[in-house]
Amino acid sequence: MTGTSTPKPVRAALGLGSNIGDTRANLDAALDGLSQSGDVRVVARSSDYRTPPWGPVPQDDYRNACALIETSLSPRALLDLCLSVERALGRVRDVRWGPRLIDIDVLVYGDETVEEEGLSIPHPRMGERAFVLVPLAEIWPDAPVGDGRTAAEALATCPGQDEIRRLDGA
Ligand code: PH2
Ligand code: MG
Ligand code: MG
Repeated sequence: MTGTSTPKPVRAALGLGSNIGDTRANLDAALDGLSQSGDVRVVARSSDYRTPPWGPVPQDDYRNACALIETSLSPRALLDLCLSVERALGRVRDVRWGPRLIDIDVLVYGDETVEEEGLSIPHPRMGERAFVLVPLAEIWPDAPVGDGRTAAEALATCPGQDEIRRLDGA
């Protein structure tokens, strides 16, 4: 054991988002890149959703989706892989909460809680974001969102769901 992997695959959830360029291609390429690493098995992918931008920065709507994966990578190694796939797709980090070609967030990692420099799992405030909860509840309704609730429970009281549109393969 190197310290970067665990023997038994863990079920984890990733949040995907894009609002620059060919957003559908960006999400597809992100999942391809993760699979091609050989360290991630994509078990399920939600529908894609068109979501209004959340946060202080005026910007285009997002395409958001979630993926259910199995991995033997540690949480930190999984984050590093996500960041390297983002970079490989050409993401440049500038404005916090600003527009992005691709964003891959580690939302949930088994039932673990992680609080480390640059890595918080479950992802902070995911239980309040409809753009996360709608796709996540579609593929993993029992996912723990960090405050004792599941994704489906959090979604039941989450505001802003009416502004989210499921995209039919478009
Ligand atoms: N990501 C952000 C900021 N705002 N808004 C939506 N709708 N979807 C996102 O993925 C998103 C956002 C920073 O990660
Ligand atoms: Mg994000
Ligand atoms: Mg991110």
